[in-house]
Amino acid sequence: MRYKRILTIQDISCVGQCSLTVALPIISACGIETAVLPSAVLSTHTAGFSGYTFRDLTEDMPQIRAHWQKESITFDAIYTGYLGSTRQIDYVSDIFNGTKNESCALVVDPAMADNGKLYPGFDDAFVTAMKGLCAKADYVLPNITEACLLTGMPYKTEYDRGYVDELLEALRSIGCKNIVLTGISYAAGKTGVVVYENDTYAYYEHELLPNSCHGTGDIYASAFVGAFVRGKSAYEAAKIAADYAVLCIKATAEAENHWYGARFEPVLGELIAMLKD
Ligand code: PXL
Repeated sequence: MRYKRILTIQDISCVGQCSLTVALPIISACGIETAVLPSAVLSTHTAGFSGYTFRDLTEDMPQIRAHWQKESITFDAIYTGYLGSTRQIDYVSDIFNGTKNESCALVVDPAMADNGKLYPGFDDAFVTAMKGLCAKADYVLPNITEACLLTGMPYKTEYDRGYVDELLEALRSIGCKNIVLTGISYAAGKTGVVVYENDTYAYYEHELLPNSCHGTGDIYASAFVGAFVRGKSAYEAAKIAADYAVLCIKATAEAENHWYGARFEPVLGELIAMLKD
């Protein structure tokens, strides 16, 4: 297989096992070169810590992009996660337009909300800008909260297949092409992921663990992109990422005082094993 390179654009939370500190090792474990464009540097993530620092790197983006263009640097995929500002989303759109090669997959995880709420620091303008970015992507990976915010649909914790179909339709109507909808639960003790690709619905169900961990969305998206660029189909990649996220949550279950992230490191070997052809 040709050696492949992914660009991932998201923040560095120095402590907190999320965004780039998760994406780099996981995509590397998938055997793919990982280039990074940090969107911001925070001392920790924003979910549960208080008093964190936040340095917005929006201003650096156009110069970095210009240098890459001068060097004719291209990528096999661009994967965006947590972005630092509304204006930054415009720069990321420019990067989508300017640095993609013909076979470059654009994957957007609209990482901005969970459990019915926007993360601290985001507002309606950010959501509107994110909507535009999602319309440019080949694959979007929202959770239910993000899908509702993007489309204006009501957020529900109890729902059926009809509600999920409406969410998918609403995402399609704002321009999303292929959709990986995470955290979809149709039965007690189960959860799963919907893969809507080329107008076809598929669902992968797996066990719902009693503990949940911050950062599993980033683990999921990174493993999905890594497996997909490695050559797996979107459904296979979605399944591998879900199985890996479950292993990470299990690996964290018995840890005391590990509320801020998931221990994804001890089970990287299992992810590598799942990728074997
Ligand atoms: O896991 C998503 C994420 C990424 N980066 C930062 C965050 C969050 C979620 O809260 O705060 C800085």
